[in-house]
Amino acid sequence: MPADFSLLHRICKLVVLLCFFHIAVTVFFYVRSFDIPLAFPHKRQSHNNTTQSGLDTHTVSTSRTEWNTQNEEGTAAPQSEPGQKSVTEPRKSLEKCPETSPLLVGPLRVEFNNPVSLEQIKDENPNVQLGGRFKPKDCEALQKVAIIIPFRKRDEHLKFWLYYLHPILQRQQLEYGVYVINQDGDETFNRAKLLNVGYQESLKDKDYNCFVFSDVDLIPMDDRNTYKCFSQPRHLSVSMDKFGFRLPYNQYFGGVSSMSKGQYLKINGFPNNYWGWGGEDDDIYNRLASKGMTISRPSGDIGKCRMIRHNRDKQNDPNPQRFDRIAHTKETMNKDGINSLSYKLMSVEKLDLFTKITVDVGKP
Ligand code: UDH
Ligand code: NGS
Repeated sequence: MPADFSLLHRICKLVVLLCFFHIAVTVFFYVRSFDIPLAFPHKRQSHNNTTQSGLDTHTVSTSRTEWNTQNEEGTAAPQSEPGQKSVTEPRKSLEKCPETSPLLVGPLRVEFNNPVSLEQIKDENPNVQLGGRFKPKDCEALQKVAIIIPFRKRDEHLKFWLYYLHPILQRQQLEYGVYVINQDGDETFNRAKLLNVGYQESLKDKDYNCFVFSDVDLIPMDDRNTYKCFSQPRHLSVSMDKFGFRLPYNQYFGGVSSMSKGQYLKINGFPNNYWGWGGEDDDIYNRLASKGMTISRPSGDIGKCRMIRHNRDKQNDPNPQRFDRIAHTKETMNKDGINSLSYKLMSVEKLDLFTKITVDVGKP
């Protein structure tokens, strides 16, 4: 009797068909995983809107724009070619820094016995970028602060200032830039005009919203004295060693102060016509008072600071006109200030620890 192979034959055919089906399904999914554009146009379209992490490309391109902006501003940013992996990786969005920095340590030892070198300061502050710029890595600073220092021939003082202030400002979690406004030539010194120049020139660098005006020879003795702006103009050097750690008088606004852009513009900036020593800080106080502003200050304890002792500078003798000028602030302030500022920009040098801006401010 011939063997009946028909059942076996059918089973074999079924197995072969199943195998083909299995292979076809495998090939289908394998090919799909390559994301071939022409074969799967719908998939490509959806890839344009959605990254593999599920974030839409709007987010990705925004973060790229942010990096570009930072590049323009001179801070370090990764360079990536179009299509490189970093483009599709979303940038970690930073949370705002806390109102009070957790990095503060409180009272500090400040002394000027041993000179410091720029190399040493640079080594000790590796996160400070060219031009004396810094921004915290782990959080977004609450304020962007331009620190403006009126300057001429005080290099030793400047080194101490940079040595003490860079670490303090970083602990205060500020985004900041240091601008040293160097008066060119040997004409009579003009502190307030240099501060106006600093305001104007720093804004060419970045959209600062707070301005700290600091003499080069004043060092805070407590890092809780934050170099930022407040709802009223701030006087920061409230308790100086040379005044026995007290205010010399209630209206005193000299040394170190801060103002938001709005506060500064409300008083038309600072006077340009105080040549030589004295009075310009009193004029600034009068401007603030005449606009109904009050002075905000830290406590005497937190506001302690040391001044580097020095002799009177050449070409900065007491200005005999100062008493007359401060008696007329109200009448002069609207026409003398940031709206009438004129100077000749000689050079802008982006150095490792600060930006040095040399200007010819003219003469009396
Ligand atoms: N400044 C300079 N160079 C100068 C003059 C002033 O850099 O030639 C700057 C510097 O930032 C200084 C600030 O302007 O801290 C204010 O200068 P100032 O002379 O009005 O005030 P300071 O407190 O000296 O430095 C006051 C006179 C000190 C006389 C001391 C006598 N023992
Ligand atoms: C006042 C000056 C201010 C000066 C302050 C402290 O008398 O400009 O002393 O000076 N006002 C006038 O002269 C009208 S200090 O001891 O720091 O040199 O800031």
